[in-house]
Amino acid sequence: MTTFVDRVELHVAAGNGGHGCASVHREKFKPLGGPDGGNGGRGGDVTLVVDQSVTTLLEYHHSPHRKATNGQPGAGDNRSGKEGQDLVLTVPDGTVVLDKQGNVLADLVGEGTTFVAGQGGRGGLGNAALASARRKAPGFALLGEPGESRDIVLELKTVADVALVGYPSAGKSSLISVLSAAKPKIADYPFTTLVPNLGVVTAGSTVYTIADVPGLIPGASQGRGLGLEFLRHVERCSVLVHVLDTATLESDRDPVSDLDIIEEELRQYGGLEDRPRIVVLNKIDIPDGQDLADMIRPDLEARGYQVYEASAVARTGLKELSFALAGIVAEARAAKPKEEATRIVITPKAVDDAGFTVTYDEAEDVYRVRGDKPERWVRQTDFNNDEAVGYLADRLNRLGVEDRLMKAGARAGDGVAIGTEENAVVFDWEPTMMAGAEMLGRRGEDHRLEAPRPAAQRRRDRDAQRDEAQREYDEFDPF
Ligand SMILES: Nc1nc2c(ncn2[C@@H]2O[C@H](COP(=O)(O)OP(=O)(O)OP(=O)(O)O)[C@@H](O)[C@H]2O)c(=O)[nH]1
Ligand SMILES: [Mg+2]
Repeated sequence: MTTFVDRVELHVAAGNGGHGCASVHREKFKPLGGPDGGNGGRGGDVTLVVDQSVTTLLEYHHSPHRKATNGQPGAGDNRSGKEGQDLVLTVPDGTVVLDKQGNVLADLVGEGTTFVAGQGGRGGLGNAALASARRKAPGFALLGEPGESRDIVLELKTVADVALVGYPSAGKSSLISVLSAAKPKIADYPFTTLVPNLGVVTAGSTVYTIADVPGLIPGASQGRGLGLEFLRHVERCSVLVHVLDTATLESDRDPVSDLDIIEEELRQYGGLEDRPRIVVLNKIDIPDGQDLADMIRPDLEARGYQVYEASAVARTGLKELSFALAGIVAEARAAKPKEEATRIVITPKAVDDAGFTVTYDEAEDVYRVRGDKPERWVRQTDFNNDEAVGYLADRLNRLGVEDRLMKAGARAGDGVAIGTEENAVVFDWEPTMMAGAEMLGRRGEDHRLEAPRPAAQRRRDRDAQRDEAQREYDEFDPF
């Protein structure tokens, strides 16, 4: 079997962030020191990087589950947890990254082009980092966040300047073997080539790559032969070369109708219409081949093709052909926008750190809060620790979540969900409680037991509370 794989499903999991540590400094005879819990380490990323020495996705076919290492938890004595190690996966030039639905996430072309397929989770802050003038000895720390995990599909679209297409046994691989140093398999039976071959050609000062694809036959678009699947490898080329066999022994074939059939299959595949084409009449070392070539040349030229004659076996016509291709390639390169030559680093999404939305979710009868920060903060919260929960409430309030809930029409006792349907933390909203038992320092007082206040008074009180909270928070922001 062949060891070429050009499409794989890959499951990547970035490392989880380590948890922050809640610890109190202890010294002999000085039992009550300050908080000294260190931060958790960041989880490692999973990144894809183009390495031109890699030619297949085979490695991922064998082991499709890849995970970066987790960050270590923080420890007492202000020791931070170790960061997780990034996992770097090398992929061939021209690898396209898709999601399971087939949407293109990235197109990795050019040595070193990088794509972060999974982002490591942030480490949680330890209680030392959470301490502030007001919260001198936090009895809690933040949890590390889970690393991003997802399923992606990698699809290789060979990066070659020139693509050879034609019937099986037309001599495509033979031409690559004499134009370049590549040594593809050559044999006198059809479908010798099962995977694209790639060669590097030097013609004068131009260096370009040339690839063939498995032979095409009539009906390839309906799946006959090896089908059209491999044509994806010619999508990036700047010139298509029709390799026509002038010496075929099959009675119902001749180079011109071969050309028509291949063109029809290319049309079925689609997307290659704008690529310039040239014709190579191969195998002219055979006497009948040369005669046939002479006969059909005018017809092909009349159709507008540049026609070259060659023999891969006798090695004739190769120089003209390689220089002609170099010319077209050079022209195509000059016409291409410059940026394509530079290396791009792509990350999956712009992190929307600022905003959040509040909407009423009728199906679940909750006010749903969505946003990077609120959702992250929920993930960082240890819900078994009241102080940590109070801290979450403070953060949310400070971001303006309470305000927006109010504007959206939420009333005390309404359900509030933070996060997606599948992954939400839901609680009953109690505005003054939300503002934080901890923050307002009014533990033991339950506002719900107070005599009802007029609305204007309530609003004034709330504003005063918010201003107070704001003042306190201005002195502290861990991020
Ligand atoms: N006489 C002669 N034979 C050739 C020439 N080029 C290729 N051949 C022969 O034709 C046969 C097919 O050559 P390949 O290079 O394998 O053809 P291909 O187009 O790559 O075929 P597939 O991979 O099956 O699509 C081999 O037996 C070659 O030796 C040529 O210029 N002259
Ligand atoms: Mg071949």
